[in-house]
Amino acid sequence: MSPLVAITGTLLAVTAVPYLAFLGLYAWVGPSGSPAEKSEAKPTVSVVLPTYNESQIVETKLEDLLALDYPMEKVELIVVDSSTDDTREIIREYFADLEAPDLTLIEEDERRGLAPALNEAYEAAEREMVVKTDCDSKLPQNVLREAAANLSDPKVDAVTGRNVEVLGGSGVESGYRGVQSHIQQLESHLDSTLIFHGPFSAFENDALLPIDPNSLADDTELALKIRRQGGRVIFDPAVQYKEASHSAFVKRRKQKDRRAMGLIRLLVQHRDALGEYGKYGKLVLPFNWWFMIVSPWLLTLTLVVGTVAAIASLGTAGAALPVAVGLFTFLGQRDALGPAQALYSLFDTQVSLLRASVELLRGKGDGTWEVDTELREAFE
Ligand SMILES: Nc1nc2c(ncn2[C@@H]2O[C@H](COP(=O)(O)OP(=O)(O)OP(=O)(O)O)[C@@H](O)[C@H]2O)c(=O)[nH]1
Ligand SMILES: [Mg+2]
Repeated sequence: MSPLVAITGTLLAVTAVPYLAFLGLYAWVGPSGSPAEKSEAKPTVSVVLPTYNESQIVETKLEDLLALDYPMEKVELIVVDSSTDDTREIIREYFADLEAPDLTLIEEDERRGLAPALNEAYEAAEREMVVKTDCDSKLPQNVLREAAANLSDPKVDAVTGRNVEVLGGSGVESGYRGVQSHIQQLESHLDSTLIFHGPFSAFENDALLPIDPNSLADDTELALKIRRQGGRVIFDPAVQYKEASHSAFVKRRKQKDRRAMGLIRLLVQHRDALGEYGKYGKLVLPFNWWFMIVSPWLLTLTLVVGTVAAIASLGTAGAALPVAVGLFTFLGQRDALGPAQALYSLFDTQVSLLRASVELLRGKGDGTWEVDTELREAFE
């Protein structure tokens, strides 16, 4: 065997080992559902809704919130709006004749970014359970009850949920979410999960703390900090939401690369948590470091060395490897890979993580971005 082929095989094996170990752990723990002792509870609720130029969909979002199966007199809605369009006028008009829920509308004169806006909203939130939800998400009627049932466990300080339907029908995104849901269940049963999702996350008000104004991973940062102060932060697949996504390779990059940047930066900022905080620092964080920071580079290296090895030993026929990767991408973004679609979803995520690392190394990644108006069409 040529040394290049041996190196390729070794690289691939090294990349795979932590994943295989995690799979083994999954089989051993057999996680299912929420790890919390859930019981029915009806705390008072502050729903935090950040908005930036959402006039296209904000009314639908308000209708969705009012349709939740929860006593609305226990709910306050805190909107923090940084729009230049008429989002806030639409909200004010919508609430003009409503008795409940109470509305607090924080009007920013200029856009400073999502994280500072959220810090302000969390500061204003006075109720027991604080829910953060993005404007571009749909919530099932039972979502507040399910979240409250998790938080009724005294050990649990925060809960996030599962994207049950990808609006717009992106197979790439739903493939990824399926895998992610299993990972997050295992993490939650071991200790706590890392990623918190913008469309729906709920926190004990007492546990809230400020986030970095430049954060691009605000929900996850809040959860991580809550775990660091001793709370448990979990994922429950019964807490559900719907969000829209693209499948097309280029369109996906905008949202996915930015989210990846936020997560990588957060992990690096909190590198001192590795090895600390029980299984969270000993298993959950190292696994996420591997998936988000190490393996995208290892996979790239494997592909490059593998291509050189193939061309060196097979001549032009060795170019079949990069051609196969190209074909895999071409079919994957068209949701046309059948049973291999979930594998493509992971590949797509690794692409974003690699691009995000490069952008971060180049000093990119400020806290504002253009909202994706095409994705919002799924909510109209
Ligand atoms: N107040 C405030 N809200 C913001 C700001 N930027 C985004 N938002 C809101 O934060 C939520 C999440 O923003 P999104 O643009 O949906 O972020 P995303 O889901 O990662 O990306 P896309 O859906 O692809 O645009 C939405 O409700 C936005 O309206 C901001 O600077 N200030
Ligand atoms: Mg969004």
